Amino acid sequence: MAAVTVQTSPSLALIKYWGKETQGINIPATGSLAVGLHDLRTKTTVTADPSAECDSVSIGGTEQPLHHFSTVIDTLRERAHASGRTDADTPLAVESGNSFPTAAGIASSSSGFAALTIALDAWWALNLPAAELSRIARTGSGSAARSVFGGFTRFQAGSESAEALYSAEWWPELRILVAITDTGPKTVGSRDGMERTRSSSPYYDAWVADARVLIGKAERALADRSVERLGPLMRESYLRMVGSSIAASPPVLYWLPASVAVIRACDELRGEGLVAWETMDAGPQVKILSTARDVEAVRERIASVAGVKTILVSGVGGSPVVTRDNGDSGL
Ligand code: 2P0
Repeated sequence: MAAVTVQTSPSLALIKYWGKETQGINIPATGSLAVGLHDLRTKTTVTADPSAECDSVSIGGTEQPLHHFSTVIDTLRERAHASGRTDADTPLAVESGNSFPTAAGIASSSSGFAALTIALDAWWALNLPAAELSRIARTGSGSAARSVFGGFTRFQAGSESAEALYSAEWWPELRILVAITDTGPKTVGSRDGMERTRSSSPYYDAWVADARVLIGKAERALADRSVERLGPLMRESYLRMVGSSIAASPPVLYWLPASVAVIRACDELRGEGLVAWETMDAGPQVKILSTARDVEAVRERIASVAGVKTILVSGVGGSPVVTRDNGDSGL
């Protein structure tokens, strides 16, 4: 094969993963419920690089430290050896790019590690089951366990892999707006932010205990496609995550003044009867759950908030797409 290209989407948590039961291998302490952002894409291409001394990984044209990816690459390479691939040791060039800001709290690690895992599985023709791909992607980044699927996913506390709950067709009228307030990389990575929260926030244990209750209620709201019930649960999840993390020492605080202004604007929009339930992750961007009916009115209002630089709008879905180029020009 000449190249494998995989497209994936970031996984937006409606109910949040924040904290690890097991450090190093990303076993989550809190269960998460998420949806794939169909219109935001990560595109990753794998080719052979036989003259290179080792693998290389670039994102947006910038060479990355290989050790960030070695857990996933080494695991899949071992599988390639075990399945008798004679090309398992040939160095690979991995080129990845995002249609949205990288490492800025828009879950680029979820779509990135999912794309890498699926691309290497395809490259070495391993055909691993989805749960196994999810397990391997998780070792790169916890949220990547969910991006392997797309649609609506669940990643239970203490679990090694995520699972698909519903396809995008389950609730196709949902829309997600991403209000970008800062395009720079985040000040504290999720990994460090979670660990700091776990080790120093007096509210961490309460967050973990409460998250168990929240996810059960949210699963039922999703099963009933009730945005009236899911919205408030989403809000409780992100604000309780933030509550525990800003109480860490030193605090883990991602919000900017514009983030707060968007949160207030969402409250006003809801007061006017529009669907606009916000959530936030490890960054200053605000993501807003809305519907096809209301998305344009919500977009217009949020665009007028001072400090909002761009708004991305996405449908739900984001299932991975694999393209194999066998080097045949087709002529
Ligand atoms: C989530 N986040 O559920 C939560 C909510 C951010 C806030 O998963 O350490 O990059 O690689 O497992 O997956 C972002 O953290 O963390 C994240 P690691 P990850 O989407």
